[in-house]
Amino acid sequence: MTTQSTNFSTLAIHYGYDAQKNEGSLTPPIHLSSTFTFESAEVGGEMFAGEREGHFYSRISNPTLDILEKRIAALENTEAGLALASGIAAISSTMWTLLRPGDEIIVDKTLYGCTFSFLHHGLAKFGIKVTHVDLSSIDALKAAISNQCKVVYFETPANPNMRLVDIKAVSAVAHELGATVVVDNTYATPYLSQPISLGADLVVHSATKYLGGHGDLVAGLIAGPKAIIDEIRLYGMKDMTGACMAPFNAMLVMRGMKTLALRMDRHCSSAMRVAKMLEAHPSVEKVCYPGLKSFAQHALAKEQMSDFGGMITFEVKGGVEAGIKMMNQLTMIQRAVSLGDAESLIQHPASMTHSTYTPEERAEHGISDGLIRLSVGLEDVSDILDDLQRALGAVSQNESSLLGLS
Ligand code: 7XF
Repeated sequence: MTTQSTNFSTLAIHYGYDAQKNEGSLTPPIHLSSTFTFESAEVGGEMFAGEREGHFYSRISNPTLDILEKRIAALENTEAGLALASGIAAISSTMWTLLRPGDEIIVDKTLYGCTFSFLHHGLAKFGIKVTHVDLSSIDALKAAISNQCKVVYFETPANPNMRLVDIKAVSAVAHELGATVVVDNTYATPYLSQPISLGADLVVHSATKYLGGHGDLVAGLIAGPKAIIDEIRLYGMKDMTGACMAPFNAMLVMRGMKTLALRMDRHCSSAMRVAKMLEAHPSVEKVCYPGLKSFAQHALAKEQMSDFGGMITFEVKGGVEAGIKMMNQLTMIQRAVSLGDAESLIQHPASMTHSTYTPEERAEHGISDGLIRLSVGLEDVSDILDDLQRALGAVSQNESSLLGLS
């Protein structure tokens, strides 16, 4: 029997799966089948015509993915889910479905590099107007939006600079003009924030990150009302991108999601300690973490997130050069892109994840060259703190000796 509970961890572990209907197998079987047989030719025809439910080809649906899709819908407090090959597959399949030439999409100022790239080098090429608005200002949105706008899209917290967007307020304004609100909930995960409960229409995820949680897969998810999800499945995913998820990856994402709540609690508590240490460190210029009182949108973070997440950005005194030197001094924290893994990961957005922006675009979109992004992992927090303190100490010593101070 599948669970009747509405509690997060219970849903993440049990929802949508009945062992007794699967030979008693505790974990869901991986249906490694590209195609599914029809009991008669007529049944096959009915399935293709949409007159009968059932799986017939794994680019459209698969029983293993089905469980994951039900589970993400339950965790995001909505009707339906869709599993795809990557976060960018989730975003692009959604946009190919919701937008037509001549439409406008309003997006926040700061977005993950390849999302920015998909919008400007992808959608814009096909006659869709891409307009950036600082969505942290509701007045700016009100001034910019018209009924040409069909989609309002943002990340909160945003990759990489941690800017937040007020989901409730933005959704209310967008809905007055009939636009669909899509939120990239990768950073917060449904454990910390449920955008649909706050008024958004759809949520997209890079499940490569916290949902998978172990750095061993690339995957994407979408959650929202069944009518829109059905359309994205049968158009954006089936026809436009073909970017379906492999059944084995669905099993890995479900395995990750079983411990999401536990892992997020640890990511959050460790990140808070790391952010406080960095803020007090003499070699650090600036720290952006929603849990810090100094964070400009701390009040909004408390309102729409149940905790503040595992991502921090900061700048080292001495700018980009000092930041890079500090990264190279680290011994335990790994220099790598991606985030949300057990391992702490550090990267330099301007030269890595956000190098799809030109330097001018980065300046305009609030991504400074000196910014360093840290994904606080699940290691013992004292080891994370030690590694950072030692690396920062080495950089400041280096600077002082260059200035003849030691
Ligand atoms: O297609 P992917 O699974 O890599 O997900 C794309 C994506 C979508 N939304 C957000 C907020 C993301 O951060 C990502 C992927 N970001 C990685 C990063 O920032 O490190 C990608 C490494 S280049």
